[in-house]
Amino acid sequence: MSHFSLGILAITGTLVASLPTAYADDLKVESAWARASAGRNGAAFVTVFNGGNAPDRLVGVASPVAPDVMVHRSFEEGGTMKMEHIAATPIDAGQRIEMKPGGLHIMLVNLKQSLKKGDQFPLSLTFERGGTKETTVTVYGPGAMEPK
Ligand SMILES: [Cu+2]
Repeated sequence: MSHFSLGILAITGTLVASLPTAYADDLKVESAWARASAGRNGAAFVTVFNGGNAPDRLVGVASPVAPDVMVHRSFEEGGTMKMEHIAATPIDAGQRIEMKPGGLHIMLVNLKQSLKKGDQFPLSLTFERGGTKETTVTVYGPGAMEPK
């Protein structure tokens, strides 16, 4: 019942804006890291946990380190790795989404400066229901497969 009524609320922006702030706290960004950049573009990875009882969607990403920031998904097709832009990433209630190399990632396009190991930079994630979350990304080595 509660899931049903929340679904209706999501349809109209004014009602979403009046939802209690508790919803925003249900979303946790548990890890945010990036690879040191080799060229003009970089990749960052976050783990997001939806601890609430309603689904949400990641609909925007932004960072001062690059003018164009977007969610991408890597996939293999005909033996080549390709990437596609994902406009909205659904996160079910209770679901944890872990971005990682070879899968979902945040593409930092046309970096203003290269990302070096040990650097940190801000990243904001905007969720349809939960609003905008700010996090700090830590840069690891250029071939890092996980945050270390
Ligand atoms: Cu990409």
